[in-house]
Amino acid sequence: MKVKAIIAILLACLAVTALHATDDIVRADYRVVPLPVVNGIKSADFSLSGQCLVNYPMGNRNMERNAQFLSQYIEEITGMHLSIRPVINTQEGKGNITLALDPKISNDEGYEMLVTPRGVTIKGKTAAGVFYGIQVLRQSIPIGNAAVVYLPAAQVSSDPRFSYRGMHLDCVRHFFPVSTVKHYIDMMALHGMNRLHWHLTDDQGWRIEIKKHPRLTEVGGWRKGTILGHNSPVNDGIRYGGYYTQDEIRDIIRYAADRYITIIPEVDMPGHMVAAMSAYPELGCTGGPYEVWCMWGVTDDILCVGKDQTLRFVKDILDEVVALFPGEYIHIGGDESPRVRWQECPRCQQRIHDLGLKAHDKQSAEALLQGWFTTQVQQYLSQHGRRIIGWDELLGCDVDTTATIMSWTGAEPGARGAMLGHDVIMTPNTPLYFDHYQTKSTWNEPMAFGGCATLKMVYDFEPIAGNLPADKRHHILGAQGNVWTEYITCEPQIDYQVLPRMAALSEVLWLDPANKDYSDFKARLTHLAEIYKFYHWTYRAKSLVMENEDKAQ
Ligand code: TNX
Repeated sequence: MKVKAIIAILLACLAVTALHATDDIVRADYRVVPLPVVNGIKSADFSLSGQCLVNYPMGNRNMERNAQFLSQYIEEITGMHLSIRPVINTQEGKGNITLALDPKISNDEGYEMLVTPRGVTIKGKTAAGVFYGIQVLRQSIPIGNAAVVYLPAAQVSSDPRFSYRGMHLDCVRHFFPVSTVKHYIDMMALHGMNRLHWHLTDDQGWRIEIKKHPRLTEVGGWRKGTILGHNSPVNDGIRYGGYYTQDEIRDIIRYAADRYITIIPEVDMPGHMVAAMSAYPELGCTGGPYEVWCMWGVTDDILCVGKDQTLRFVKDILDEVVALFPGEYIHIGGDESPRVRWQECPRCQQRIHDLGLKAHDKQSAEALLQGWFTTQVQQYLSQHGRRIIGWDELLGCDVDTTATIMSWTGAEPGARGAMLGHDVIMTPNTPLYFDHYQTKSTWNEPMAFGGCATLKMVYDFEPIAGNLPADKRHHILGAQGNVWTEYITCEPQIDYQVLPRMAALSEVLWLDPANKDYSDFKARLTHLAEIYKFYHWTYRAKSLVMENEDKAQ
């Protein structure tokens, strides 16, 4: 009798606990970042539980991977394990989540998610679109173990406003391991970004293995030390460097492609080349010797383009870059190239003479020489089916309009480039340099490059200048946040500079300006920050609560 009573009490306790668990209703909220269009449907919720399956079209490798991602995300967030299942007919999604392709969706990267009491369907014109729909579901589910998550019946959809949604990472000034680059890609994926501009070469290091010229990394990959503070005369004297092997690069490219991110490598030329010249001094006008630079900034030593061997060398490098990176674009830099060496170099002057380059009121002969050099590179890459991107200095060099311009010194060169017929990517240093401070009150911030780009400034950025004529607007492909790493030494510091500013940029790139609302964005950011925390990503929490950070406090 006693035993029976104890069992009864225990059972009652269990029942109460179970009841309590179901009482605690966990409900998804689709108002995520970037904000989709959410149309509620008057109907019961869909109950998402471990019994549900994730269906995907049989035989489609990308959609299978999408299904794996979704299952993994749900497991990370809720602890529920959903199996994935290939199906022949993606119409039959009853009781499950079904991923499907739908040619009727107009935008290549657009998605539609339909939630009814009977099931969830996430559709895209492409697998990339489906991936973005998956990110919405991922962000919408509350964090914490759950046996059931209720998904309100709704139609949720979005088309990105811009096709180029970029983030840049400088792996030269400081070198980051493969795992950090992959982590950066993970952060981009969560925010619906699709282009990684990977800065791989500069004065302070050469970070990409080139088999034909191994000294580039053996010698050029290492500097004697790193400056302490802002270009102070003090150097830590610690040998610093590293590089990515071609196998590692292939691995990273694949990792990014699985997340629908294309990597655009940058090999900066003819300036920012001292690391290469330290390994092969014959590439410079004076013949060196050169040392991998330990300062930040701009140096007068740039490639000698009077020598044919320089061009041959650059083409050798590009051969290997093109073989590695499958994307359409190769970034060839072109920024900050002082021409003082060229003015004094007999070979460069001879080239100017042979080409008949004549200075005029707007351009020096040396500027035209940079234009000639860039055009040689452009034509070479075009034979390989590639296009170049260059920094906005190229606008002063007579480069033809097949070159895409990255507008960094401000927004004005971008508008000017579009007027001339160039495609343009907007990355004006204010507010899209995420190596800049996030507040005017910098005393309590990790050291940054300088400047100020608050979360609100990023959110308010408009890539298309108001006065750009309608027939030129299509030239603005999108925008990009840049992370230069002179003062950024490790992964948490990258994250701090990027989060949550990347969230603001993602709304700039996805939303129609009419649908942007900063205070609404900030409210939604609270949940996004929970996700950052959940993944142990460092972020600037202050940006969630502070206002008017563009004024010194
Ligand atoms: C300018 S952006 C540079 C970089 C620096 C950056 C620091 C550009 C084309 N050149 O070399 O790292 O400023 O914010």
